[in-house]
Amino acid sequence: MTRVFSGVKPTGHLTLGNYLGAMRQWAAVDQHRAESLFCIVDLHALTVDHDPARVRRLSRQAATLLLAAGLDPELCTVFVQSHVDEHARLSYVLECVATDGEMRRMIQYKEKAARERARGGSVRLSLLTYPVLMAADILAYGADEVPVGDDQAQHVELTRDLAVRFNQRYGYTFVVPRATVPHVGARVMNLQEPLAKMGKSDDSGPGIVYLLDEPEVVRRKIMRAVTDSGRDVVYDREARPGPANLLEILASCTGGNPSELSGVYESYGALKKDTAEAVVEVLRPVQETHKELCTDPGYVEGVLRDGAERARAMARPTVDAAYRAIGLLPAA
Ligand code: AQP
Repeated sequence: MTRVFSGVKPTGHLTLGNYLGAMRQWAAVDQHRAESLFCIVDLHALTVDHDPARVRRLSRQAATLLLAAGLDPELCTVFVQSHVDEHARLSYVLECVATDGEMRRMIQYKEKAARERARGGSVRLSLLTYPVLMAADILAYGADEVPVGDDQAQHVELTRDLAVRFNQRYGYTFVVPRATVPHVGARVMNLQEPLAKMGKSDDSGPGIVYLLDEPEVVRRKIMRAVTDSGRDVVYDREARPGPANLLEILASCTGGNPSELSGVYESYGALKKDTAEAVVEVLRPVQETHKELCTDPGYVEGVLRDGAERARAMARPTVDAAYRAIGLLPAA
């Protein structure tokens, strides 16, 4: 059976981008057709300036939201990365296969390092090596597929390179995974800066729709989305990024096609209004279930405990095999 691995990073409140680009597909499709693991990748949240209590809070919230979005622990494994030591164990071994040049070429590293420097902070070494830990996350489980938004496709490409290189040098150990990217909703852009991805740790609050935003807040953010001075509604990602983003969000929420939808609207006002309502409707069931789950924190904890146990049992044989293959003496 196909095995799928993906994750969310508790660096901020989860956004509409996380939902349309990833979580919705995990719940509606992946968990039903494949042996799926979904991970709150909390170690990755330590790669940038962080507040310990906030990361803990966001990790719990992300787990609750994954379940609220429809992940079913009977169908898939939901767990927290730091609860399974195999990720860190394998990451070190893969650092011995990766090169620093590869790390420095990663687009997300360049962007995030620049952002940290612009904020006057220093860049953590773990930000540079982050893609290796991500490779370990994936390879430890022998995942065949990694469903991600297209912002993560480069990291999955690197994971493939590392798996192939390791297998060639030390003998076949890892399944070589591939990224699967949803067609519409693969890249939801910031409503205020439509050339930038809607990212949960960005500073631009009004440009980001959070999954737990109240309907009125969602409507306000979308009605104030940046468009342009054009009078007609045209779908053109390059020349008209603001309207294109709204059309893609609307298409993703309603199952339509952005290009066809552009012909339906004569004004940005009407497009924004329908987009806002479509988003409110998509988020409503997630918010309702989240509220219910918050009344039973013991349930979420239990899901994470069982998930970690299952994940550990799946990862350990592969990581042990990698240790042996690369030349480490097994513990007696
Ligand atoms: N804007 C987006 N559009 C489509 N997909 C997105 N994803 C994230 N943002 C968008 C997808 O959501 C999954 C989980 O993402 P992540 O938590 O690993 O973090 P990320 O990709 O680094 O996203 P963020 O929200 O921008 O976090 P920060 O700001 O901390 O970097 C992934 O499948 C991702 O592709």
